[in-house]
Amino acid sequence: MGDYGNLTVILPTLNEGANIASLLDFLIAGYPGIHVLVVDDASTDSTARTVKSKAGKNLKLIERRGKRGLTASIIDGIKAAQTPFVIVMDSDFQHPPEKIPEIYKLLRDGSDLAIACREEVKGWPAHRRLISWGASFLADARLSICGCPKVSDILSGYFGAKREWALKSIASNTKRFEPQGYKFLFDLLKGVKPGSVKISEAGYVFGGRKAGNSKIGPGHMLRFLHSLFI
Ligand SMILES: Nc1nc2c(ncn2[C@@H]2O[C@H](COP(=O)(O)OP(=O)(O)OP(=O)(O)O)[C@@H](O)[C@H]2O)c(=O)[nH]1
Ligand SMILES: [Mg+2]
Repeated sequence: MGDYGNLTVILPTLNEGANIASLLDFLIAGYPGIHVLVVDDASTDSTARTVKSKAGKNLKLIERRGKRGLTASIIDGIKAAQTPFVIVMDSDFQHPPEKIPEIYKLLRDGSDLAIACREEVKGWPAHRRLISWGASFLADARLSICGCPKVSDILSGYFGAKREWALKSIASNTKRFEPQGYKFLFDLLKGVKPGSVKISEAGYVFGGRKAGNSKIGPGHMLRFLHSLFI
């Protein structure tokens, strides 16, 4: 698959100065024609500066001001993208960019939503595995109670979508989103009926972050618990 001109990779960032340059170089060199949209939440490190120094026709930066939020940043990115397909991924290399061709192919072959599902998680301590297992269990239960689609990794932050489908699904369910939360995919699927969407999956190994610090904290867990009820 030689040309990535119909694809925008959306990269939400919060102080990813230690990762963003190498990720952008990888994407631009590896995937000809690809569009990259960095959605930065007023990082206080070099993130925005680095993106600006590389910005051009295919690399854009959205600088958000005011209230931070990963889910809100993803929504802003999907709205601002101008290609038929989008892929959302973290900016710390936990989501291997080598998977992009496979996800993109699933979208081009007709999927509305193509989810990269964690088959193995490397480097997490026992308590983080336990929290993740519990959160997945609750999210799966919530989707099953409301008759929504079931997927293998509902807490994945690595997925692609047909942009028009994603925009429609967001617009018809704005109240189900927790803007400061971390689980966009879960919020999205809470408003989707199984027969109305074609979902496909691709497995991957979730590694440790390459550099920099994790941004997730207890507040995000509380927001996730709240999101189970909206
Ligand atoms: N725009 C924006 N990006 C965010 C925000 N919080 C986190 N991010 C980015 O979202 C991605 C996921 O955040 P991480 O801190 O890596 O969360 P995580 O992967 O669950 O945690 P670790 O496994 O510890 O890395 C990274 O690219 C962050 O820079 C936010 O509030 N706004
Ligand atoms: Mg991470």
